[in-house]
Amino acid sequence: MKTALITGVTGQDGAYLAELLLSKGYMVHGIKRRSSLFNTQRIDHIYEDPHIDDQHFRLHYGDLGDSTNIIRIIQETQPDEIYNLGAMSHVKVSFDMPEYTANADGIGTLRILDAVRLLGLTEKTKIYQASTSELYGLVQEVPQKETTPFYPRSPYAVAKMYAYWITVNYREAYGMFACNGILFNHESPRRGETFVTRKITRGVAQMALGMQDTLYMGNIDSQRDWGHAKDYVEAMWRILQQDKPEDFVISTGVTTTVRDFIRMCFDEVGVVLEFEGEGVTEVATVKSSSNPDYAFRPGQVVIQIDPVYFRPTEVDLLIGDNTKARTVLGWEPKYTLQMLVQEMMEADLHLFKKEKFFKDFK
Ligand code: NDP
Ligand code: GDR
Repeated sequence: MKTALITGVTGQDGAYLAELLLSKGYMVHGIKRRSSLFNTQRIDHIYEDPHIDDQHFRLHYGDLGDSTNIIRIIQETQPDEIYNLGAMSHVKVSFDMPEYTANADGIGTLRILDAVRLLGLTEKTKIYQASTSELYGLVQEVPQKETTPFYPRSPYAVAKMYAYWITVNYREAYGMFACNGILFNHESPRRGETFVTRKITRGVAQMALGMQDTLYMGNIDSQRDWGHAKDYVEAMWRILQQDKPEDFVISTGVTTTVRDFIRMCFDEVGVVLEFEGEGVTEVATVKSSSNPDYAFRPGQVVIQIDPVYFRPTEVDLLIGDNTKARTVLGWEPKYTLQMLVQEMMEADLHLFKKEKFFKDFK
C-alpha cells in the first residue's frame, strides 16, 4: 500500500485528492490546522475513527510555518508521495498579509523539501508542489505554457514563485523527485466562498430565493481559464506517477471573462441580463426572467461594482496550453465550463433552499 501525505487536506483540492488517493488504495495522511471551530467540513465524509484497525485516512495537526512539526510528521508517516497543497491561497488577501503569505506559501515549501532531505528520504519520497498560473501574471505570451516567462503580480504569486524555483532547485541539486503542477484556476461546489466563481454561484442562488438583492463585484473584465478541481487532482497524481520528475501546465485552454461567468450562472436560473455602463459605474439588470419559482423582477439591479474588490495589481488574462499534459500524462479535462457552472449552481441552490427552510421554520 502506498502512503501519501497531503498538506492543505481541509481545502478544496485536498478533499478531492484525498478521495482520489483513497479510491486507489493509498494510506492517506493529512495535515490540518488547529482551529477554534471545526474546519474539516470538506473531508468529514471520509473521516475514519482512529480506533479502527484498518485505518486508511489519518489527520495530524500541523502548520507550514512550523519546521519541527513538519519534520516530525514526515518522519512518522514516511510518505511515498507528498502533495504540498497548503497555502494562504487568496490573491487579494495576500496584499493584506504579504509576510504571512511568503512564510506559508514560499518558505513552507522549503520546509517540506528540506525535511525530506534531512530525513534521508530523497530516494523514497516524491513531492508535488501546488504551483499556479498566477506566476505568469502580467501577460508575456498567450496561451501560457511551461516555457512562458513568469511575471508575478501579487505577494501570493511572488511567494509561489519562490516555491516553484526551490522545488526545481532541490530536484537539480539533490536529485529529488520534486515537481511543479502549474495549475490554472479550478473550481467546484467545494470552492472557498470568497473566490469569484463561488461568490457568484452563492450570490445568484441567494437572489433566486429572495434572500439577497444585489451582488457587488470587482474587476469583471478579467479573463480566467477555469476547470473543475476533480479533473485537476487527477493530474496532480499523474505527475507523480511518471518515470522522471517534470513540471506541467494543467488547464482547459479556454478562457472566459468574469462577466460571462456571471451571465452563465444567471442563465441557469432562467434570467437574461443586460449590462450597462463602464468601469465602476457598470451594472447588470434583469432583462427577463423565465422561472416563476425564483424571485427575480425585471429591471432589478443584480450586479454592481465595488472597487474594494479591485487588486492593486491585476492579472488580466490567463489561458493555458495543456499540450504537454495531454501528450506526456495522457491527461485531459472531462468537465466543460458549462458542466462546472451547472454543478456549482445546483449545489448552491440546494444549500440555500435548505438554509431558507430552516430560517423560515424558526
Ligand atoms: P484552499 O484555500 O481551498 O485550501 C488551502 C489549504 O491550505 C487549506 O486546507 C488551509 O487550511 C491550508 N493552509 C492554509 N495556511 C496554512 C498553513 N500555514 N499551514 C498549513 N496549512 C495551511 O486552496 P485550494 O484547495 O483551492 O488550492 C490548493 C493549493 O493549490 C494551494 O496551494 C493553492 O495556492 C494552489 N492553487 C490553487 C488553484 C485553484 O484554482 N484552486 C490554482 C493553482 C494553485 P484551512 O482549511 O485551515 O484554512
Ligand atoms: P484568482 O481567483 O485571483 O485568479 O486566484 P479569484 O477567484 O479570487 O479571482 C479571479 C478573478 O476575478 C476577479 N474578481 C473577483 N475576485 C474575487 N475573489 N471577488 C470578487 O468580488 C471579484 N470580482 C472580480 C479578480 O480580480 C480576478 O481577476 C485563484 C486562487 O485559487 C489562487 O490560489 C490560484 O493560484 C489561482 O486562482 C490560479
